[in-house]
Amino acid sequence: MTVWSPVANTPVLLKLENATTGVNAERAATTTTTGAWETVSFDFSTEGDLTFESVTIFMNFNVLDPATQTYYWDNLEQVDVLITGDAQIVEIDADQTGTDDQEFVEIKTEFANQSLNGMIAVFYNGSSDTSYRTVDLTGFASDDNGYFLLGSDAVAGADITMGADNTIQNGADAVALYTADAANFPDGTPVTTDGLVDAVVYGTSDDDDTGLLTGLGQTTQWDENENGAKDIESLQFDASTNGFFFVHTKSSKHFISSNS
Ligand SMILES: [Ca+2]
Ligand SMILES: [Ca+2]
Ligand SMILES: [Ca+2]
Repeated sequence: MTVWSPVANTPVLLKLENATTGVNAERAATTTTTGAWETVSFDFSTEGDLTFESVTIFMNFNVLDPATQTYYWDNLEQVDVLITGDAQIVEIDADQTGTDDQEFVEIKTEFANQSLNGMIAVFYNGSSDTSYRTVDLTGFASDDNGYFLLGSDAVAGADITMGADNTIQNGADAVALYTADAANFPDGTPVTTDGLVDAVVYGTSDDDDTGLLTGLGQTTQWDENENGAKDIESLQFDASTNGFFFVHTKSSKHFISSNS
């Protein structure tokens, strides 16, 4: 926003208000020039996903001046702020009945509508402990519930589609999230913990792959076939057991539903 004040060091307050929710937020700025236009900014990025109904601007906020003063403001502009935070893998379905054409990996972010800029998903083949696919997540964001879905072309609601079928190997294999440049993870990249955000080593009744586990800093290889039902079950994250995965009948929308 640009402001014009006849005196320097004039406090300017911008308040966002929502009479419906009662949630308000305000930020202060201070002018530095005398009798000239200048730009002041108000950073609301820590407010998260704020919805507001009105904007109020207070010039010379909370100051009593003896003389009449005239202020101007113009060019109030809202700039998109990227929401950033943590992310983790919360569900994997690598194996289905017959041709695997409903494969998916679901990511949950710390905040709703969180930017995935600078993040990549890397798929590792346990037979070589090197990557067979890297998906660049830059330009994408999680949804209103903080979920993001990579899946086969036929997976409903997939934010990124990965191909018709057999795009996610059945184990012992791994999928990992990194804060990294996709260009640094060409296919065939060995497992690494550099920039690692989260990793899941999984299989379908496969022996533990120590190369994947060690290389990704993991201790458990999760078994999609633990209940002997790999074709109809998926691996889901269970927050109630300190982040352990378990086998669960997958939800139709692939959104983690409960731990029971
Ligand atoms: Ca598969
Ligand atoms: Ca499955
Ligand atoms: Ca494999």
